[in-house]
Amino acid sequence: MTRIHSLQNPSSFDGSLLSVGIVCGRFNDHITTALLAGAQRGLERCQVSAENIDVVWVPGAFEVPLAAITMARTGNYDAIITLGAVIRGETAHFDFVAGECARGIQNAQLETGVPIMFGVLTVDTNQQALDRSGPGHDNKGDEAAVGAVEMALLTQQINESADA
Ligand code: INI
Repeated sequence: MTRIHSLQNPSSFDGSLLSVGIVCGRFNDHITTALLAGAQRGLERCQVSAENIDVVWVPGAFEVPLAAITMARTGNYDAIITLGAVIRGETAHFDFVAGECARGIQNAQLETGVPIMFGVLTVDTNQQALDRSGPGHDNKGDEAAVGAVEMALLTQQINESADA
């Protein structure tokens, strides 16, 4: 028998039993606070209770992976959302910060088995960052939040069917 684990409709995701951690970089906080607001809106739409959401702040995107893997290892979270803003125009070490952040986040989720969403903007200009952190569903934090709920539910389903 073929069993397909797929949650087709994001608007019907039920995250009411989920606990979610958020790691937010303080660097470029005019952007990351807007990403955080987007993530909170996305989680609320997916029925994740505010009391089941923990937010931690770190200095910048480079520090995001360590906080994310530390949260993942507690076993307290069904998914983690990472948020940050790396803007090329403002740093000579863009490639190091952005690349190491992405690599660290991917390593963290593969090592722990906890879904960790990449809601870190890596853009050329401040305007591009503003465009991706607005009030709509295309806010990168909002997208990451819905993805976190999807991946948490999917991971639970796969693990439960493996136990059955
Ligand atoms: N951190 C960011 O999150 N975004 C940036 O654009 C950025 N720039 O421009 O340098 C940045 N740098 C700080 C870095 O993430 C670390 O916090 C810092 O290097 C200390 O380890």
